Amino acid sequence: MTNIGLLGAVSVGKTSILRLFVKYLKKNMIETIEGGKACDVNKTDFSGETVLNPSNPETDKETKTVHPNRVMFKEKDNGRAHTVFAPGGDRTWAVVRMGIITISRIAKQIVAVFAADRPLKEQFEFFNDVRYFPKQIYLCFNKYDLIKEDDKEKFLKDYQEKVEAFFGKRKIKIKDVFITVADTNKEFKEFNDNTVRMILDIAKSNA
Ligand SMILES: Nc1nc2c(ncn2[C@@H]2O[C@H](COP(=O)(O)OP(=O)(O)OP(=O)(O)O)[C@@H](O)[C@H]2O)c(=O)[nH]1
Ligand SMILES: [Mg+2]
Repeated sequence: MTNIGLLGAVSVGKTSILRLFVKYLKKNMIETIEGGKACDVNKTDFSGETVLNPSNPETDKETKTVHPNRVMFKEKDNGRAHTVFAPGGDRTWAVVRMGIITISRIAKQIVAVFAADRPLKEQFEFFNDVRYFPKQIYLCFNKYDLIKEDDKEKFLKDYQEKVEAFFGKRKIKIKDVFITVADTNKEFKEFNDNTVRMILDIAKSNA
């Protein structure tokens, strides 16, 4: 049983990662990706999403996580069950903050999720506020599709160095790094697959 927690600033894509994962499981797509295998969804809880600005859905994102989202799944062949938690990122709301604190404590495997198209400063502020971390964590650079730089690889290398230095100061080591696109996007299918593989790999290797 692996408990995985996705932590990161507002709107980096934590809920989208979980939703894409559920989609791949329900449509049996997880079996077709490299390193994939059949898994069942046991339970999902997205009831902690709040609709924002319903009158203006075009310009604003539509929902925001208040209570942590949760997905329980099982590997079909060996029956091992895992849970993935994704609390909201808006730590200025006391109730959202409670979710962040709780998940940072109960999830042994933490994935620090970043939106790669956004500056690091505000995203670091989120993590500066989380007091408890395991000694080793995973990194996820999401929204790869939105990186504007021509040389995305060079940009990401630099981005990753800064993030590793940030966690290094807190004596936190990085176990692995995943580059993802959490919104379904045919052009970036490889990165959609990566999103799903990330969760499966972390679950399998810590079971
Ligand atoms: N282009 C692009 N958009 C993404 C990607 N991942 C998420 N999004 C979009 O980013 C917005 C925020 O996604 P959420 O999944 O709600 O983000 P979150 O981190 O769960 O947000 P909070 O829980 O409120 O902190 C939504 O409009 C998503 O559709 C991605 O990889 N690429
Ligand atoms: Mg969310």
